[in-house]
Amino acid sequence: MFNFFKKNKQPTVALAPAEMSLANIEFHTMPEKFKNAGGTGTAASKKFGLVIVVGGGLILIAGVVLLSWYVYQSGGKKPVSQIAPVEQSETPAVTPEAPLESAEQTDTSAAEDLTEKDCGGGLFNGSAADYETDAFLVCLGERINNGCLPAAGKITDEIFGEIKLSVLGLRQDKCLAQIDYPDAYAIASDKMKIYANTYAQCLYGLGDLSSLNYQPGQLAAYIYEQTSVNNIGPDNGNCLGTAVDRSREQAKFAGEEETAAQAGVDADGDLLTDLEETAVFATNINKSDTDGDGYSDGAEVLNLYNPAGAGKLADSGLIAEYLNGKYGYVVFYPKSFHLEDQLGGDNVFFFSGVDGSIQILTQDNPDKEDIKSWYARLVGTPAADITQTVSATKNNLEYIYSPDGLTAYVTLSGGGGKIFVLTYSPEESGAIQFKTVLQIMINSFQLK
Ligand SMILES: [Ca+2]
Ligand SMILES: [Ca+2]
Repeated sequence: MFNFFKKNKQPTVALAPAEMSLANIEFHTMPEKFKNAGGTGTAASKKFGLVIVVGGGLILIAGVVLLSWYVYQSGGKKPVSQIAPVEQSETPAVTPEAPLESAEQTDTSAAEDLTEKDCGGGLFNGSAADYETDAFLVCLGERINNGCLPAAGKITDEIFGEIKLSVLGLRQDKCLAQIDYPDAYAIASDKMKIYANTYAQCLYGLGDLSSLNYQPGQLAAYIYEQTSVNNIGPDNGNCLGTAVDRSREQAKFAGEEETAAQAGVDADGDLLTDLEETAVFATNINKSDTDGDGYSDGAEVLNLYNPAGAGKLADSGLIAEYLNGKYGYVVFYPKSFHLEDQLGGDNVFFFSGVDGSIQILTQDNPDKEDIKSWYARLVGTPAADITQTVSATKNNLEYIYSPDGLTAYVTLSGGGGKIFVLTYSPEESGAIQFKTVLQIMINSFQLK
């Protein structure tokens, strides 16, 4: 691993762990009273309002530009790291024309144009190139500085091979970064193979990042180092994801941590946690067969029937369907979850808003191995030693779960060209609440 920031592992600006949890993120929708605002009032009053809004906006923008210019000119910010000071002849890290205050507006449009070309799909070789001037890292840092604009590229790590580093965009005022680790065969260290095909997500306060005042290349390297497996041990409150879960598992085996995540409360024993019943399915937490048709709530949803009335789950109004155009799959997800697809279908999130998220990553399976062989190679174990069972769905797919039951690897029966990795990442401190939702997503998964 790189030790680029070893002397400076802790950000100078303290990041409050509680605020950095993905589960604390709320998703806002437009209040009803605003949705129809355009339908009332006269044309004159609308014009008048428009003038005020546009005029106010221009004054605000001018103020922000002046302020940014002043801050830049005065050199008020100081680098806080051990990194060599910024030379004045170079491009400033934050351009005055793109103040951070505009980040919320740019976030939406950035989602539309995000591809790997945003940072060239660059490949940075950590052992040879210069961290501070590498084009990919500079590009990534600039996009973070300009409001956490989504971007992605690859970094070559001597132990892990090609790691993908992505900036996924703003979540309210936090910048969400993700590292994806490669397949097991590409990871040099046996000890580190446990991180194969996993990811870690970390949230950074945009204000905190900008106050670090690194050069863009330095900033991206800082994010990388903070997000890497070096820094995502059990005590790191900034990061979530399966790489974190796996580091906790390792710590547990090493006797460093005693408590495993607890299953969420299921008061009526119908396979749906109380939270699944209240937040997703509108069923009774104390009645295992809410609609009294002789089938338990859990049995109904797992077979894609409506637990709260007659008919199919698809027609219940409780779930939505996501079509992935790039890989041609369709999957159900709870309507109460918030869908985000900012990497063109490669990496899709379904945020629960109450307890973590479910993510679907798509991986290559060029030799069309069956799921057990593929998984065995992934974890570096002979297929005969894999103890988890391979299950089939009604849609001609096979899947296998990770030992912790939070990640499922899905492909066509007999082996398709792609592997779909569905992972539920619970809230860091919370119980496991959405395993049945994860299973429903697997059961509904279909290739078109
Ligand atoms: Ca229940
Ligand atoms: Ca029922």
